[in-house]
Amino acid sequence: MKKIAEQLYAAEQNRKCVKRFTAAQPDFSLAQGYQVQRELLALHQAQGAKLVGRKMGMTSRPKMQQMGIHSPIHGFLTSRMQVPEGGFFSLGRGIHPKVEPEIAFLLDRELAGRPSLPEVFRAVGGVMAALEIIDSRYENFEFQLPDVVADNCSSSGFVLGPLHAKGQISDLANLGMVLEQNGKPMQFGSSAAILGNPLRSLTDLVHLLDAEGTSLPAGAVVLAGGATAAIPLAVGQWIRVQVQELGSVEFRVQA
Ligand code: OOG
Ligand code: MG
Repeated sequence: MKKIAEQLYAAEQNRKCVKRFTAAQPDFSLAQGYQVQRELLALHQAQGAKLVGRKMGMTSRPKMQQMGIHSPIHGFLTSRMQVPEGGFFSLGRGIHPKVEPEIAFLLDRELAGRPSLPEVFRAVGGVMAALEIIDSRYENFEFQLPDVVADNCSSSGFVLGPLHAKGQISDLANLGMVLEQNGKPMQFGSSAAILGNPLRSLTDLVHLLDAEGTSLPAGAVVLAGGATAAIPLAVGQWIRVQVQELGSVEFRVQA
């Protein structure tokens, strides 16, 4: 599994995609995909990246339909992936990046074991509008479930909007979201698209991590999953998501 992690790490560094591993090894399993992902995280950490949180993926119907994968998956977020709010993302850093609108959580307290949704809500400190930049290391963004998990769920970057106390939000499960490109609305969605409630996604993540013997520490950032299909990035774009009650978050794409 170490070899596969090294190939994916090199693909990202050199911006050269690889063929999905399930093509040559049809028995490459989901468990092996997560094993590769853990080795990939270790490679990033060995280069000084810090684990700052996690992301859920394939938690909404538009994402499942766009990518043809129908079960929720999770990946890691590192300090090096964060793009400052209102800042720039360099297209040259990626292979074929896309962007999608998300809801993010910041944890006040550790979440471990198998908490219920209300218990999870109590551990949440704040909620944010967010954008995720995804960039598969596979040719043509083509993969099966174990491949995408190995590739850290196509994760590449993330941008966080202003932090809101959870008590300020009337209904987390019903926030309208608009993804804009150069001021033009491109995708419309709702936080309801994310497993009916983004808190459900966070709860499922805690359970999935528990099954792997790990947890979410206080201070972790969690992306709950794209609420709409992703759109491709190009140089010169100004990308913004507006989320009801959570405000907006934006970045620009440079060469
Ligand atoms: C996989 C990443 C999925 C999400 O929010 O659903 C994801 C992909 O679409 O390539 O980040
Ligand atoms: Mg995503």
